Amino acid sequence: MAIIEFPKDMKWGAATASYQIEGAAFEDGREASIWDTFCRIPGKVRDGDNGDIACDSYHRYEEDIKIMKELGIDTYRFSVAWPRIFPKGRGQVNQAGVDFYHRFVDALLENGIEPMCTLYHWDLPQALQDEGGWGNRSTIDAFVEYSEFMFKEFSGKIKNWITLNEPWCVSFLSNFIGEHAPGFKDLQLATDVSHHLLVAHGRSVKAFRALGVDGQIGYAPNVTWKEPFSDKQEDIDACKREVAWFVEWFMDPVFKGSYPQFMVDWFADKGVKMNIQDGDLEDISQPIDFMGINYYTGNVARYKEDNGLFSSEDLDMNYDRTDIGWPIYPEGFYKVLCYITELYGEVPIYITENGSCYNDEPVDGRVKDDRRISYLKLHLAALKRSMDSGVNIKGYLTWSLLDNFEWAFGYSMRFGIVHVNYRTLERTPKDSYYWYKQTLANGFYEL
Ligand code: GCO
Repeated sequence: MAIIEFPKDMKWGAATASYQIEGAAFEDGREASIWDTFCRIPGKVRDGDNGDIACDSYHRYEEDIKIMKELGIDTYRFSVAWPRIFPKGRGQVNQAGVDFYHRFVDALLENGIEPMCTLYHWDLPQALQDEGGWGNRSTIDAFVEYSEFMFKEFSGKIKNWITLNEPWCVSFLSNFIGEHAPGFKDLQLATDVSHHLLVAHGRSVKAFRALGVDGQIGYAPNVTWKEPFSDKQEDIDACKREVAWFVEWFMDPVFKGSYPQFMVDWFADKGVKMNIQDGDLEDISQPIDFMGINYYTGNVARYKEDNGLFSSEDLDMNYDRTDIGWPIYPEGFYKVLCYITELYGEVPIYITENGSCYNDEPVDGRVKDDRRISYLKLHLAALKRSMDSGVNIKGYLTWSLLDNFEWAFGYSMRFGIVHVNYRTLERTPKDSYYWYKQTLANGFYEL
């Protein structure tokens, strides 16, 4: 048995995202986002689910905040639905949408919970997608307009800002693999989108500094880890490419002002051209105050010619898997955090998402999700190992406070520490909620 203990000043929280929990999709002036559109294309989202109602947090946020307060978290990460603020993506502000976030943020502050606000967690206004979305550079300007508005409007209230959530998903998963909105399968487009996102991030950080907003700003890339199956150079290289697709591709430009050349060459080999304009890399590499890291899973992989984009294959090493099928790989959490620190120095890091999918249902009012508790214990131990090895961790926010709309999986996959009955919208804290509460109160747990 080991006692895993965390520093007293560590921040603890939970995370959600607007489209996944809010519902009220067309209320108070909000117009369609690309997810509203995508959900309506047959076959894209399991069971034809959509975010029209979701957890109805738009109306039930007071109840949700009570649940947070009772949990004892000091930070709550949520995202703002861009189409509530600018229904057409730019131009005319929708005051009713702005008022909603004021009520919500005020309620968090009254309950002593620090808001951590993500500006973009995937609900791009459909009006912007109609002009090419993130593939069109004009969306960069629209994002800067939206973020400047938010900085001014919520200055003094929100002190923790995240520009983008998981730019890898927004670019490659959504425009090359095609699993997420808008659902394209075009590597050139996806690469352009990845670059435009980074420029949008950098320009938004610039605006934040120019306005002199009191607070800190960063972004939240998702990462994974691939452990080479053997010491063969080809296995090592294949894993390096897979990891770099998440890490170096989205972090070198921010921290070093350049793209990783070995990846640029690899993409060039696939016919991809880098569409970079003068000043872009300078904009992207604005100093940031912290980085958010989202980690769920990793794997063992090896070289396989002509297999996928990077000539690699994942191996089934018989690791336990969560209900969504992802291998449980806490070692990868430790390794990728150490790797990031080795590459970019002791950047302050918040774990902005980490959690697991288990579809346990209430029995007599209780949800016994022991497997989620075990997942959390293993990953928090890996996190502590990384801290002891010099990784500069400031906080940990679990994904997710509530079961919610899990994108292409609809409501079939549950990541919450609080169960949501999608028929009655009743919330039931799970055993993992009580375990997390106890751990936060103690500052340690027994592994
Ligand atoms: C993410 C997503 C979350 C998912 C979670 C589980 O940022 O990928 O932000 O929205 O629900 O990762 O897949």
